[in-house]
Amino acid sequence: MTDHVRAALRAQQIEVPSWAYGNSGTRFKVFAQRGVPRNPQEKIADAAQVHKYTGISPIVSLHIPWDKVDDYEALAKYAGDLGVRIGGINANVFQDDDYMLGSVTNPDARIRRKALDHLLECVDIMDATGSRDVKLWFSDGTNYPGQDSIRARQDRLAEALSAVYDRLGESQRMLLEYKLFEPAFYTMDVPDWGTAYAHCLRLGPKAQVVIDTGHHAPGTNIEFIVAFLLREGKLGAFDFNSRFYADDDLMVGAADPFQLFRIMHEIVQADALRNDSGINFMLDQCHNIEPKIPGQIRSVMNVQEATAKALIVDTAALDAAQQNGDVLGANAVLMDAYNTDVRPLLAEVRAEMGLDPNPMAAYARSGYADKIVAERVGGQQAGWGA
Ligand code: AOS
Ligand code: ZN
Ligand code: ZN
Repeated sequence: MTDHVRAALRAQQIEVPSWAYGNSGTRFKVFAQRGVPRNPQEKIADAAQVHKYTGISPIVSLHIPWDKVDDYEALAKYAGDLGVRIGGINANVFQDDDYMLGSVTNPDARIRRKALDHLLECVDIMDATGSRDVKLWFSDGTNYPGQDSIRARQDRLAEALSAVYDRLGESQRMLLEYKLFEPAFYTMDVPDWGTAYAHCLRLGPKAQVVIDTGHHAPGTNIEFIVAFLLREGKLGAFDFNSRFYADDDLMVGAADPFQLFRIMHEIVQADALRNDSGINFMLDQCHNIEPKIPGQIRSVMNVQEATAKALIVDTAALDAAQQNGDVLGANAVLMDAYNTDVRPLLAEVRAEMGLDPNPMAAYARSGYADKIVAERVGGQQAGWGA
């Protein structure tokens, strides 16, 4: 296999979410697991395990206030000592009773101010942790026609986004995530990539769109959105996960590995896998019934496998077939890559990196799972249902 494929795989970076290590569930039940973290430090320690065995997940996203600490600089140092660093700061303006009718789009100016203050606090935390990105996901929306003015809510949203944008430092960015529905069912205030894109475009280059793979209508062609946003320089990040029905937050690549390959193919074709491309490849998952650290390891491996398949696409043959209008030939080039078993290649790459070729087995052998069960009593819920 050519050197550039191996080099790209060695350099790949996937960011893991702190909330994946806490207990989570659905609105029906949160199943408590033994040994889950009791504080942000322990979540970071678990994330460091994922990096230890995969070698490509050295970044952990925080969620405020779930990961609130007194000293963020100390937390960043703690992460560094474990060989990982703090990545995106995820804001939370969806959990307080005040936000029943919205946060930054709420008709009540007091509540809008409270939400904005939280978003600005997240930028303060970025200053302390050295994070580049603040990630904004709004649960804001309405449940009934006539409940509120759709246009006024867009105005309020634009006002808040602009205030956060103005607060960003030179090398900081804001990432705006969209979601088709839930928790609001009639209108979400940022329901789709077009809405997120329009706001980000108006704000400027430091505002970028986040694609959460679970946040679309069934059948949506996500790789088209990827290609479009890449072309416009507006793709800031992924929240990778899998869905069968809605925002299932299952392990990425579990439900539809072919879709994940098609997404990574667009990334590779646009030369956007590079760490300086400005795209944050993040997981946004919940492990409700499976053990959390192995769930994250498996997810990182799934992204890695899709990436390897995208990297081995015979680009010259694909270009030629496309130029010649050879529909079946072009499709065959892509399918050849997708149908290739890249696991031996990845095992070799891991060996080159000084890692065990089988991260799942290596973690299972390590004894870490037993150690945290023995040491940690009374672990935390990740934050909310799912
Ligand atoms: C919610 O559905 C989203 O996927 C968000 O990314 C959310 O902010 C994240 O899961 C953690 O808060
Ligand atoms: Zn998300
Ligand atoms: Zn989601």
